[in-house]
Amino acid sequence: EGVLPQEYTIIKMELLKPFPEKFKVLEGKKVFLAAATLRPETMYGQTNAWVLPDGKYGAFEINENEVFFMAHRAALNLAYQNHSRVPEKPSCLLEVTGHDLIGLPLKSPLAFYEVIYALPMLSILMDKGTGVVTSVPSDAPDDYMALHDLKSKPAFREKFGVKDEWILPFEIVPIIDVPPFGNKCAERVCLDMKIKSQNEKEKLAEAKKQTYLKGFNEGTMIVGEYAGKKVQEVKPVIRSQLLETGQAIVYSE
Ligand code: A2H
Repeated sequence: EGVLPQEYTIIKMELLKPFPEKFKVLEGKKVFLAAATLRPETMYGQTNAWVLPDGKYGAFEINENEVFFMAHRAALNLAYQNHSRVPEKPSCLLEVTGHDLIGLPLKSPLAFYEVIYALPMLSILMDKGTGVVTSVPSDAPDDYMALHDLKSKPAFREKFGVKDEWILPFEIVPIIDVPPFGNKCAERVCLDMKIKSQNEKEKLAEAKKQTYLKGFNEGTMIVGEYAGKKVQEVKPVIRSQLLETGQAIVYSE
């Protein structure tokens, strides 16, 4: 944890009906996987959500009719930030693990793909953000490598019960041009650095540093309402739109 508070955008990835049998208690509610991101302008390129298979998650009442799946710690923080049905107290309707979330179909703000799925990622920290991450493999090296692992290793898919159709149809969506890396900067940097899997933590940290800085300082949007504009300029605008339309909320920790 840093010294300064980190301000995230929580993206509301809506769980599509019908809900699984064990989510019966959530019937009639609007249910979301709550994904914490620092890059709201990349939401066009979402291909899936990430959860930690053995992570503990809860379904928390945010208000009268909305429920977020997230880590308990995040729910407590959110309760103190005015996002709990019960003031300053998390209200958990159901406890699950990441395994119960894998394969859930989602509709996520701005995403080109109409429906995307929740998939396993092994490097998720349960004490950062919400424990749910939205995956943008064009621009996030962690996301690129985790998706690559699932796509290229059938045994890995099988281990977590991941169906081919949750993953194979999802091509990387180019959304931002980042010189000198091009429009799939995460893939470019992972290939150049010869990163083999999502477990290469140190190399991935370096890849993240490079793409994050360049993406923000020199990136240009190539899709969406703000195509042709600089990331720096449109990031706050896209964020405000997501917040104003109720598709996202602010979260700090
Ligand atoms: B970012 P920081 Cl396109 N465990 O969102 C692991 N990673 C997590 C997490 C958790 N519990 N919660 C959030 N994150 C990821 C988009 C993105 C992100 C892009 C490019 C870079 C990037 C799409 N994934 O982050 O340690 C989330 O991924 C690189 C810094 O608080 C979140 O933003 O700085 C970022 O890490 C927050 O990391």
